Amino acid sequence: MALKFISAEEAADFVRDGDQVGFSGFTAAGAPRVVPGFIAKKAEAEHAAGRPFQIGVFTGASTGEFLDGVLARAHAIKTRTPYQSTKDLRACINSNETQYSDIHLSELAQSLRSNFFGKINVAIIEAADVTDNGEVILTAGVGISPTICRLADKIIIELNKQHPKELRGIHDIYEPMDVPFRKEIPIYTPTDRAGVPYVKVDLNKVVGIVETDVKAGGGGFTPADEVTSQIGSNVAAFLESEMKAGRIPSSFLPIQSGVGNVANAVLGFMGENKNIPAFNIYTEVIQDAVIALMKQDRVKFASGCSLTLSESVLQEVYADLNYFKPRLVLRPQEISNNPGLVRRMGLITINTALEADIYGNINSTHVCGTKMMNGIGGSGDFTRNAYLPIFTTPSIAKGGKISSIVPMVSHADHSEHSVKVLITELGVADLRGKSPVQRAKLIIDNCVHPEYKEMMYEYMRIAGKGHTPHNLRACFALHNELNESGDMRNADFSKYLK
Ligand code: 0RQ
Repeated sequence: MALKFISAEEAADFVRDGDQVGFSGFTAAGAPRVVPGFIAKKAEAEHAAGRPFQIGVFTGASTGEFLDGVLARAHAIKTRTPYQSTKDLRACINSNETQYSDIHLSELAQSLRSNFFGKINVAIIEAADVTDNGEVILTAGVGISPTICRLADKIIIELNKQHPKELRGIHDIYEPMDVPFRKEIPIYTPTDRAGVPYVKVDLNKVVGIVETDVKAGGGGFTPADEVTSQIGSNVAAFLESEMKAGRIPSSFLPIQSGVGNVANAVLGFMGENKNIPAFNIYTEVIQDAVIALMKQDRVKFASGCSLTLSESVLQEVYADLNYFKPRLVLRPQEISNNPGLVRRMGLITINTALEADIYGNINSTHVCGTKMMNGIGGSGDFTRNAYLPIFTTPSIAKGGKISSIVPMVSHADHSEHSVKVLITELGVADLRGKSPVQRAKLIIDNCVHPEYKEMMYEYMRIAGKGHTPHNLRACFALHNELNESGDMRNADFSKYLK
């Protein structure tokens, strides 16, 4: 069947007010980079003419300025799921202009197939290649692409020249059967493959192909500083001691590592610790540190949902696909983040907390309990089902005005029941098998910043008795103080006890 090429502007015209649009990709990797800008222009023109224009945006995870950013600035996003990380969209969410549904990433494809979110009208997919029998080779991120291509009435393909056609073979596209016919997913180690290297689309639904030539990588990571380096070396030393104690097999276990600068630094340090054997990665975002470790044979294989790499590192991978392709696989997020597979393979998971409390509950998403930062992402998919779930966080934020460890989290994403180890730059709290009171002592002794330690011991003194002691009048004293004076160090529990 002949493929029809159209301009990005023509493609955007297929998107109507009220449509629910599924975009390819996972983080900025693999997301379409050009058509969203033209949808934003269309929204601005419609608004200027006094007409409404807003869409529902569904992607694998976050995207970037070229998608979430432009559409948010055009006030064109009515609903959004499942994850985001751009400043302007965050503002739309926190002002309630955009209705954001923050869900576990592994669930989205199934939720769409089950019609929990309503109809997907249009799918916009970035591709490295399309064959005339409808095999689409995706680019650096998979996300929910197989599902939205199947569910959408119309498909638009952005064919981005920056991604080599030779990417064919790096993807493993597998969609589980829906309930009640679901079977075991045949993946037992990170290197296993269960599906095919392409997304098969019905070409009758492809309304056009837009040729693009846009840089494909991201902005890169902040180099590790003293604090992130110390967190990284604490994680590595802890895992080394776990292996020596026989709680991690000597062949090691696959690692999942979260998103952001801290996660990137942690992996770098694990690679440097030569007492830890070369390991496999089973994760969602493959960041720069993984590629660096792969070149040194410290990472043997990485399975993920995206190559979330800086531009220069992505180009390095593309320039040497003969080396990297046999060492990488990119899967849909319902497989990369699949809770059953996480439990089966015995993953060691390392995610970053925004805030933790003295009992080990984790807030990954909400600043002071109300303002959305990014979203839960895949952290819940992995944490709840891991063999050894670890959370890391710098002990303070904003130069010490915020303690990342508080008496009670202001929003709970991961409960004390799921969190087994908490690590800051100051030390490790191994919470396994401990009661709440024992956990609080470990966390305060080992992880809380010196400027906040006495405050936390004082909280324990006023918390009284109970299995999980709390003073419900004073438990948010630090948050209240941050809202009032901008500095948690001024918190005074006695204010709440009168
Ligand atoms: O603010 O950007 O203004 O400097 O939060 O904090 O320390 O740079 O950490 O980049 O690793 O992000 C939890 C957000 C951490 C991320 C979170 C401020 C701090 C800074 C960022 P600035 P850092 P990171 C797989 C796993 C959820 C999803 C997930 C995240 C900014 O890891 O989104 O885990 N996780 N996915 O100053 C107020 C506090 C704060 C605070 C830090 N207690 N209160 N602000 N900050 N602590 C990936 C996917 O799902 C795709």
